[in-house]
Amino acid sequence: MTDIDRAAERLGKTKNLLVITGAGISHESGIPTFRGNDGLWQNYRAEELATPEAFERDPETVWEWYDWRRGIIGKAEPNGGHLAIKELEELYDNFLLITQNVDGLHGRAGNTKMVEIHGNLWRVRCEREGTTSMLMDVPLPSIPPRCKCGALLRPDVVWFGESLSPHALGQADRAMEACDTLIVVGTSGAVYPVASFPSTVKSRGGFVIEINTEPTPISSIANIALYGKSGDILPELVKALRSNPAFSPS
Ligand code: BV8
Repeated sequence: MTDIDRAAERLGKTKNLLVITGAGISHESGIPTFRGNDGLWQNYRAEELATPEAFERDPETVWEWYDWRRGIIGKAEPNGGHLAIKELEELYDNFLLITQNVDGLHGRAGNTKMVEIHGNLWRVRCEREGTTSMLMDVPLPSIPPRCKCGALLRPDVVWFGESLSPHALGQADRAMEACDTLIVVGTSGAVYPVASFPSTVKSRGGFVIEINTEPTPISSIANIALYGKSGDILPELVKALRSNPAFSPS
């Protein structure tokens, strides 16, 4: 029995599925990851850009970085991995996707039971009023963009040193408590608190399936580690699940 078959067998018995994704799932859509060879951090250090201090000090540079990323993401399409996760949402009544990605590709793939736990870089927030809105222009007509009230707009994402939304953390806690299987895809397990989620699930008896192109700190606690591209593995996994006679979609 291959590891994919073992994973499909487990999914066939799963009633409550949690999926966590990181930048790796968008890599085959042409979006650089953070820490890979073509990573976003190669030319910049996170501390220089993805922090409130950096934005305070130099909003123009921070927005130039986001404008560049929005340009790449604007041309990207969801790949087979995103579409397979949308299929998983349709196959399980009890399903939640937690994504660390801010690219919006899971939403474009059709997932709705989803927490964008680090925000979304198409959404902006007024520094003065706190109101949010979608700003889809690529490239941005002016940098840094400003609200009608004149104040700076910032990307509505969670920067390093900023707390995650209590509502999102509450959804994550409940999902980690309830799930019997977690699939964690394309994350280096380097950023907290999401990096601690797989061991939280494991410690309360959940079954962890990791999908990544290489081993990560999560691999040591995974029940099954599937190494390869998520755009190949996830569609294969959904196909094996659908042909599992013991599985009936809930
Ligand atoms: C917070 C949004 C309270 C912006 C991002 C302990 C507990 C709590 C906090 C901390 C802690 N220790 C340190 C901290 C502080 C910090 C942190 O974790 N620092 C790290 C660097 C140590 N955490 C925070 O500040 C968080 N806030 O906890 O608030 C607090 C506050 C202050 C002090 C203490 C506590 C906020 C973190 C959110 C930061 N925002 N993004 C933006 O994107 O512009 S993080 C950024 O990294 C993205 O969201 C990204 O998703 C995330 C994680 O990276 P990955 O997704 O894993 O991407 P990466 O490139 O690393 O890995 C890609 C993987 O894919 C690789 O494994 C690769 O092998 C694989 N891959 C590649 N191709 C494929 C593939 N896999 C499959 N198929 C492929 N084709």
